[in-house]
Amino acid sequence: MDTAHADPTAADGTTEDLQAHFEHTIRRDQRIEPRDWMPDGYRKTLIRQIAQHAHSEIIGMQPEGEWITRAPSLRRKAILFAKVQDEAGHGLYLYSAAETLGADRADLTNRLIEGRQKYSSIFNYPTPTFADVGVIGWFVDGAAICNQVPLCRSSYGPYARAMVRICKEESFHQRQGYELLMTMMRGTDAQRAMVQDAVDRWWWPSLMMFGPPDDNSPNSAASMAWKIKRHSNDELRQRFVDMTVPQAQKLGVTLPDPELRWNEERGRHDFGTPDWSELQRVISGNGPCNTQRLERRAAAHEEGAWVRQAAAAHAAKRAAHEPKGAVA
Ligand code: FAQ
Repeated sequence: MDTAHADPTAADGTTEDLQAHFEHTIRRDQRIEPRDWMPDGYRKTLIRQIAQHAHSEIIGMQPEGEWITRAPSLRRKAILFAKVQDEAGHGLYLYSAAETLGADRADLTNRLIEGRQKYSSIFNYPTPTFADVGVIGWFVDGAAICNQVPLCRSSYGPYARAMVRICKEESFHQRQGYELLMTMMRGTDAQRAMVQDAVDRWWWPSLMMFGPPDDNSPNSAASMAWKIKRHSNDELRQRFVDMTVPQAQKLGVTLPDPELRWNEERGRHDFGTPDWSELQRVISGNGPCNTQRLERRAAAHEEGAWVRQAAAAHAAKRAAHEPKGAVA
């Protein structure tokens, strides 16, 4: 019998048996659920990635949110409102997923505000024109889809299930961005120039969203062995480029990379190297808008204190009036 592939579900509870059961579950592409035993490293990696992902959704409301009061029509305002609300919802599903691993939501928020936990580099760039709203939908949500569709098959159940709904909503976001840009491209020369300018500013930061190159990605090996991540950073970056080039042609904009061309032999596009020192600068807090984003997040948290207090008081009052043993 092949003991490496034996089913150790009859685990008697020793660490070796539990570890073997965990590995067996991963090997068979089944899900790890909150009450299952898991190695410490797996739990820590998940909390790190899910918290960063949640923080990204919440901070990610700011760059586009700045345009809600200035959207050029009621229709565009309603669409933008819905999108930014969706991002808040994604943040909440993800914080809930992190809680199933024993993380405390208030602690995660403090870590973000104090700069002890990261959020995606992409949200540290400014949005000076309305074309930025369209390009964020097209590029940033497009990149998020490439990165997150494989996460629907992530080995941790609550994370994978949250991703299914998030990805559906990201698809709507990507299309609204592209449709907005198509509309602008049918407009005046000034509008077309505005779209091209936004494309030029967001292209390289969007490629950086996928993380450092594979040979400099310290977390990838373990995350892929645990099937948290299903593809490497470079593989997903390549998919994004291949997906986006024909969309750019159809839209009538150029992507700002002189090395970008179709490689017949590889059946994929060749493209230039992002400025990795810029990614490191932005991740370490020195991007164009890092200070502004964290200050805004801290202020919103403070302004929302009364809501948290009211919710806690309401829950305590309800608990006091519930018959003993009642299930909520
Ligand atoms: N920005 O070893 P790796 C969205 C960090 S949501 C900041 O390769 P890993 C929706 C990394 O954390 C966008 N930090 O790490 C939306 C690690 O630091 P640590 C967010 C980055 O985890 C759309 C270190 O560098 N999406 O867009 C970045 O294996 C529009 C070494 O890197 C997710 O979070 C970066 N770009 O791979 C909302 C998806 N890249 O923790 C509003 C889930 C790397 O060791 C509007 N996350 N770092 O101190 C992932 O797939 C992965 O975590 C990666 C990084 C791919 C981001």
